[in-house]
Amino acid sequence: MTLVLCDLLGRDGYRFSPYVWRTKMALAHKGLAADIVGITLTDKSALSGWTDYRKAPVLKHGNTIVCDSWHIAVYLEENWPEAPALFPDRASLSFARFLNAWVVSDLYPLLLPLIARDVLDHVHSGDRARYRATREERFGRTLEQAQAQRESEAALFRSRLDPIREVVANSPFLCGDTPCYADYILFGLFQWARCTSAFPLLDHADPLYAWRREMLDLFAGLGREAPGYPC
Ligand SMILES: N[C@@H](CCC(=O)N[C@@H](CS)C(=O)NCC(=O)O)C(=O)O
Repeated sequence: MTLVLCDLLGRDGYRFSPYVWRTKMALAHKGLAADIVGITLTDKSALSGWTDYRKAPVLKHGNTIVCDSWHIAVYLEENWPEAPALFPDRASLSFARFLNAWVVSDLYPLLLPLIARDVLDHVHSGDRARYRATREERFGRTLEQAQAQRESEAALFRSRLDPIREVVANSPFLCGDTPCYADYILFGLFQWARCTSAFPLLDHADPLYAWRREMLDLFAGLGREAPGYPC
């Protein structure tokens, strides 16, 4: 049965949704391929007839529609148990659940203003006005003002990574010697930045830099091959 993944389309070939990247990596981890359909911020018609949910990713598997990257990961694990595990044990499931919440509540809001103006240059042409209006309302300042502060504000983002830096300083991946879904959650965040911005987030000596390099190389360079910037 064919799998179809709904992605968020940027301009040209740019595909930067942090949540969709988690799912793309999870599909590759399971050895699964999916046809891609796309929505934009202003045109969600590709999801009509599937679901009333209006965000990407959404996965269609036969008549089953799975919304939200977390639910998709759990669905893949339950339906392809013989393929490499995304959650090798209960501890890795709990850890990924923690990371899922922590990235959204802490890391994403700190990273967004650092790259938001750069992201604008990569959204679908029809999305520019909406993207700017919604983000500027959230920030209470223009995208340009937000990004102008990034050299100083990046320090807070980098320091908030300390707990996870400690993990990858002692282990190749977040669950041990092989990647698991927790890695894909964190990778999605960095891939969003790499696909939209040349701003250097990590120093070369940072253990997270080496971890991200390994992540970019996985699955024949799935992440590295995507249009983006050297990092
Ligand atoms: N909790 C969701 C978040 C999905 C999400 O926010 N997707 C964004 C793309 S990065 C989206 O489709 N936004 C469309 C919109 O807000 O209109 C998940 O984990 O999948």
